[in-house]
Amino acid sequence: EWNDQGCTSKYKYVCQPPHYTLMNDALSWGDADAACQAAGLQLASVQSAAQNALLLTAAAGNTVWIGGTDAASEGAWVWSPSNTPVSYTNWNPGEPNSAGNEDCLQFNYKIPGQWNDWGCTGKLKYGVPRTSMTKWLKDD
Ligand code: MMA
Ligand code: CA
Repeated sequence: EWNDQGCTSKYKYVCQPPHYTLMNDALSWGDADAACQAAGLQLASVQSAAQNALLLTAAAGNTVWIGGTDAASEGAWVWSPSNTPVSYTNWNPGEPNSAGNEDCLQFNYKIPGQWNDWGCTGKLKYGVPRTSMTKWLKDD
């Protein structure tokens, strides 16, 4: 239950996600995006270097899909499913190059924590923001 408390009292505190969780099945970006949403989650988004560092830890050495895509408009990267613009970036040098046709955001490419645009049909594990759902907390 709740209480109204004087704001200068010192307590431990809880920050909201993103605190990322690795999903251990390898899927295409579209299937990963759909799997997240079916579970009431979303593919990970990254808003800062601090969050990128958290995701690096969660990815545990895997190359993973996260929620960025420019499939709707080449070069205009947005986060799924919110369609908010990607502002913080950590592209590997020379990326995104859309080699062939690459519209999806691959994390941990060449250098730990760096990003690449990759073909969306490639199958990768994927990251989501950790929530309070106990099903995602069993690795604690
Ligand atoms: C190269 C480079 C990347 C591209 C991949 C596709 C190995 O890296 O061009 O930008 O995404 O090829 O596999
Ligand atoms: Ca690329």
